[in-house]
Amino acid sequence: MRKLSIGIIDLVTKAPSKTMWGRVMGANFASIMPQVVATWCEEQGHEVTLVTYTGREDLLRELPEKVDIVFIGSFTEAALLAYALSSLFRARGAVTALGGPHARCYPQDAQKYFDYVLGFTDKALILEIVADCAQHRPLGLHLSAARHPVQLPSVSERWKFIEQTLRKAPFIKIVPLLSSLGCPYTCDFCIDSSVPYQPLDADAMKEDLRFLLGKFKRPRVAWHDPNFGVLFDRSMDAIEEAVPPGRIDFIAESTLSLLSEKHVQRLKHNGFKALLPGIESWFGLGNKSRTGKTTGIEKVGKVSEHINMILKYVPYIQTNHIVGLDGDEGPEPFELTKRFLDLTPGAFPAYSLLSAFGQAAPLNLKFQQDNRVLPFPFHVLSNTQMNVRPRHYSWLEFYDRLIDLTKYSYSPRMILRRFVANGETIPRWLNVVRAFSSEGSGRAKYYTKIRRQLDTDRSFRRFFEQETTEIPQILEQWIRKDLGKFWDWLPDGALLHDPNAYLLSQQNSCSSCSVPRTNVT
Ligand code: B12
Ligand code: SF4
Repeated sequence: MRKLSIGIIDLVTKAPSKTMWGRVMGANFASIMPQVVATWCEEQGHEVTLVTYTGREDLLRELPEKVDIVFIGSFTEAALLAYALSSLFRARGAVTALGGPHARCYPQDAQKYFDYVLGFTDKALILEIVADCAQHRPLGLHLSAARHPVQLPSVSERWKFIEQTLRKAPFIKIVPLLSSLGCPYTCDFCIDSSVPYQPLDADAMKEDLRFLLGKFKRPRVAWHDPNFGVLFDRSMDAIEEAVPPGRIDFIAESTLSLLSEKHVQRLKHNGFKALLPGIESWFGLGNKSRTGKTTGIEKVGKVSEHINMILKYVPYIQTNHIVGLDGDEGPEPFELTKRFLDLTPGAFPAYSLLSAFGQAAPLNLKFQQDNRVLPFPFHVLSNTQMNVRPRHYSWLEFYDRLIDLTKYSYSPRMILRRFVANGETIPRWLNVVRAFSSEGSGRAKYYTKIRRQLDTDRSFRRFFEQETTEIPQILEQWIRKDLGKFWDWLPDGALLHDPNAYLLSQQNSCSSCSVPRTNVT
């Protein structure tokens, strides 16, 4: 077997950046899979260089001059940077592969710029690609394992890569772990709604936790499970067997339906310091929030009571809300969220605008059938940019209400109320910093900029109203400025994508054909 020089890039951010938040926290948002892929490749005797890109690194310097294959892990918001990097490394003679959320959501588009585009990725698939390591152009291969890997390399096996990433986090160091993949719930807007729930081996989890206890005085672990604690007792038993009470601080995303008082007490006992429950909507998804058919103000009351109960035990709570769902109409959803904040001052609210990421979720097909998806350049497409035309709002009304809600949420009054309501020092100050950062008042500024542009720029407005698919010049200017030197490497046409590619792929696929294990298209 030929020994290859393999580069792996984890794009934590979408452009060069020197912000303080990025400096302090960037490396803590690294993904697990690039480290996993690095470990699998190194096991085979290849020379591997992993770079976690937080916006400060010089990627050309950090990767060897001559790499045979470069794997890039990217969210959609970093896709244009990934495309630019692919063309840059291809020009230097490398083969390129894309994995991660963007590859799962927009494979048809990514195939134009990469030799391989990966969906579910297991070890066999990586070894297959490394063995092939060939150019596939003009259209790359779209490959996928049948499902997520059943097993991942242990923390000790990927420690070299974890350690080098954490070296970039100067104060707070957070290790990402997974105890499960997929989810048993079926929220139709979610990428995991059709991915079967799959717990990972409990003994492996215990081994990972014990290993970390030997590395840090007080480790901090973030569970990247889409929904932590589905098999609650199993997860807690494993933690209790491996970790003396309170020796590790944990952070997890979990649905409210799993967070009964008994469960929360056990989470407190086991050192859970931050929870991120999804509330999503006041007019739907009652199963997730244990509110059944209750909606509107009644749901606000119930959920607020629930969150206040959790706050008695767990010092940091971020509540996740989705804005712009089809069930929302008029001022009520926004006013109800404000009411929720008044009743629950200890929680930090995080808002995701309804974004239909390509083929991520079943609901996206419906949006595409109804011709409601806008072709925003990927660079601006994250949870802060809604790419679905709202069902019951004009864009102007939507942004007015959104700006009002955002300003209310991160106003000096709410910041003070949150500060007083939080008992512990770190959560208190974290909430203050976040409220002033790009996640808080920064968002209000961004939405205000969009709203102003809608008023003053005809081509911008026409794009939002779906009267044209031409990318407004101002958006192009923003992206060019942000990408800096990488703009020059952006392939022609990369600012454009087909917003209905998922629908088209469904229409073109024949249900009676059998799909080979790896080649999806
Ligand atoms: C944990 C999580 C986070 C964590 C950790 C992020 C991280 N760096 O991994 C935090 C809270 C930091 C986070 C932040 C954000 N997130 Co997030 N997050 C998730 C979540 C809940 C789980 C992802 C996960 O780790 N799954 C476990 C892994 C093993 O599975 P997987 O991701 O499906 O990966 C498989 C393949 O894609 C492949 N693969 C994955 N990575 C790579 C890399 C390489 C090199 C290769 C070869 C293969 C490969 O292998 C895996 C095994 O099959 C998902 C929702 C979900 N339910 O999946 C959203 C999700 C990934 N996030 C999303 C978004 C939008 C964001 C933010 C942009 C939000 C924002 N600010 O607007 C930020 C971006 C942060 C960043 N750049 O790092 C979207 C992504 C959509 C998209 N197409 O971009 C998702 C899908 C949720 C959604 N809205 O639908 N997130
Ligand atoms: S939104 Fe949460 S609970 Fe619903 S399917 Fe996705 S991960 Fe599961």
